[in-house]
Amino acid sequence: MSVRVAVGSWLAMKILRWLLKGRSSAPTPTPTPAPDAAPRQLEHFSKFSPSPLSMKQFLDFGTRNGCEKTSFIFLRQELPVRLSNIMKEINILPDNLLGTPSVQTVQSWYVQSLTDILEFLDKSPDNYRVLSDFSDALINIRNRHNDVVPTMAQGVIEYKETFGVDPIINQNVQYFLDRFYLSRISIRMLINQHTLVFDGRSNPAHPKHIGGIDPNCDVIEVVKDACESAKVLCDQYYLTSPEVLINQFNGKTRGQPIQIVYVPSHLYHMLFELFKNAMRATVENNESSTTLPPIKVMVALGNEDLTIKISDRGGGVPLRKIDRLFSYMYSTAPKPVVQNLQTAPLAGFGYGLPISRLYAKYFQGDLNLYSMEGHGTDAVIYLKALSTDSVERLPVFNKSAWKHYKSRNEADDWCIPSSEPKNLAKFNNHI
Ligand code: P4A
Repeated sequence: MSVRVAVGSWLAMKILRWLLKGRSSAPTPTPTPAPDAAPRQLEHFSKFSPSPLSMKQFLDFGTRNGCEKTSFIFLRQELPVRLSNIMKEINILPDNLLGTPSVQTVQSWYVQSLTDILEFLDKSPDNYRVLSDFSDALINIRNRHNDVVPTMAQGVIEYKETFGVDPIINQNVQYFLDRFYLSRISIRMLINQHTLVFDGRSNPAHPKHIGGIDPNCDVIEVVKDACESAKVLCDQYYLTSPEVLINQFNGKTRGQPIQIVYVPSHLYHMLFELFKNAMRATVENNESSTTLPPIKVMVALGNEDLTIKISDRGGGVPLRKIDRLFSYMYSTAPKPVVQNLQTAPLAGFGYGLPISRLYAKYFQGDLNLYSMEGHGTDAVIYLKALSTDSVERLPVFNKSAWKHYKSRNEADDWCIPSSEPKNLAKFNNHI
């Protein structure tokens, strides 16, 4: 069953469905979930497609139309849907990966969190205790899942130690982890919005923010913040850092500051990662010279896109190796090989680039590297300029997703290049 509805009417749909069903005829949410309730409910909720929200809908929740009861009713349906959809994908991972202790642990967190939310299916939103218990449950779930990224990384390491890496498994792990982490980003976004907007106990970080969203996010300000933090790290470990020159062009309203509706923490995360990489490459590629070539930033606003380009002269990366910078499998090293004190702190956790790209993709943007080996790298972040275009991009478990996991033994549809291209030289010996 697919319940993909027009984005504007999802809430009406949800409430309508809830009202029409009536709680007595609703599909059997038992008051105290039986031990097997989670598997049964998993089947039920995974049949729904997640409902992507737009920035505008996130803002409406937190302002004039905002109502904690509505949010509660939405989330106790939507969170199980998002959890169940990704749990179905965890369940069909190759046994060698699913069987690792780390992945087992993560899987158990998902089962527990699904069970926690199911407790609220038969609770009345009119009871304020229910609402505050729900908020507590969400915070508890968020904390339970804090270490999902390093734990999954550990699972990948455990797999690599036993089975090694091949291009097919790399491709499968990439497909799964991109969807899994994107799902996680979206679930944490929902939890953060609900708890920040409605939980009176948590102080808003910023009075003008709606939960984690800044309706007037000043892009240049976030660029400067991320740049300063990266500079501190760079100075600390290399005792020097390149100059950063920031340029902007507002192609929509000339001369005005560039602002978008966005989650500043997401933007900061991406920029911090890219600045660290650019600074590291710049310093390490120019160790002999006295002056470092500056890093140049360009921020441009158009009708559709807000684009940020970070250009460095750090020597670049050959095209063949660019995919590896985004690969979960290739960038998780089993215990740091040589803990080079000078480079380690700027190297990040290895997952910096792939996860930064997911943050960009989450609201329909992207993050790409354009490198010129021998010269330097341009890292480009694309974001949607309009809040109406910034809609969550969410994975859905369906037949098409299922096929991705099941077709993994099929042969590639491209020729395998000769493993020793140098042998070709013998054909040229007469020249
Ligand atoms: N050249 N260019 C980059 C790197 C090198 C680069 C690099 C050696 C590689 C790995 C790394 C950090 C930097 C760059 C900007 C980028 C990405 C890579 O955004 O100059 O750590 C994983």
